[in-house]
Amino acid sequence: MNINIIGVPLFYGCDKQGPQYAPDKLRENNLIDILQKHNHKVFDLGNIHVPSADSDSKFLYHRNMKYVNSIVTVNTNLAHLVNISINNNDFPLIIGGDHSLSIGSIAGVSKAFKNIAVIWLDAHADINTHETSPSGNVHGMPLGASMGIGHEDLTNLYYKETKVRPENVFILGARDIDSGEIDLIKEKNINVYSPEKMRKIGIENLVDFILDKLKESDVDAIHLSFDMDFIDSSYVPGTGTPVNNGFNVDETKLLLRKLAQTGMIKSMDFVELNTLLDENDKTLNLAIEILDSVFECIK
Ligand code: B3U
Ligand code: MN
Ligand code: MN
Repeated sequence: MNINIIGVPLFYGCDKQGPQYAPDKLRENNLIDILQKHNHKVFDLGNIHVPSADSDSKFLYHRNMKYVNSIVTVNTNLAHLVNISINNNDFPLIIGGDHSLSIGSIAGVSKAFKNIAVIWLDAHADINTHETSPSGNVHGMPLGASMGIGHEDLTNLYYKETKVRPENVFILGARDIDSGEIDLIKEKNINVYSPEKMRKIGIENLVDFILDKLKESDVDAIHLSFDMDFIDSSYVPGTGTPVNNGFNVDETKLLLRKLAQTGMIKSMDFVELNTLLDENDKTLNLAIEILDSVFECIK
């Protein structure tokens, strides 16, 4: 597989310093060699430029979407780069940065396929809107925006259509969901699986079940979005909003590898690694270990 690495050094979506250093930290820790080891050809497309914005401008464009203007600019450029990558039959690996970058990556992927699915691995549901968000942080809104829910600055990014149908979205590992998000999940009938529910079903059975569903819906590609806080907080000090009661490392790898083995994953986000909060590179090393394991199974 030809892999295109796209770094997105963005922290405006979480309003906390740290995730902007992750793309270069992963490169310095041999990410490219590790991917090449699995017989991939790796093209490092560098980092998307993130215009600097001072904290005074946080609420300049909207009172409950911090830095929305900068986030839209970065994501529009990202969407186009991802779209070009897929149209070239390459695999874009988008390295964050915070999770707001998924608005752009999903927009770019969805424009290149007819009917995509999104599998979202996260402690959070990330379907808030400017009306429901308790924080105003846009990294809590990208999946909602991609389903056409929320402010038009986000839902109309790159092109004016819904990027992914709600029935093709699977949120796995969610265990910290806001009340507005719970209402939306009910209203739109969104597929959300807590770690508890996933363990009951069994990780491998769940992947088989999701794959059957997606085949029935004629999905032509799956975009995988991996938030570091999917993993239990005890393993990931280097992420902005760690949450307990998550999966351990082996369970996480099993799930990711099983998803990769379906052959349906055509693009991936890897987000919310915060090296400023990390302890002795524990989370950074784990990030490398996980990417190593997943890309062994991407063919
Ligand atoms: N749901 C909360 C918290 C949050 C979302 N994503 C992360 N944290 N990483 C919010 O602010 O929307
Ligand atoms: Mn997230
Ligand atoms: Mn999260």
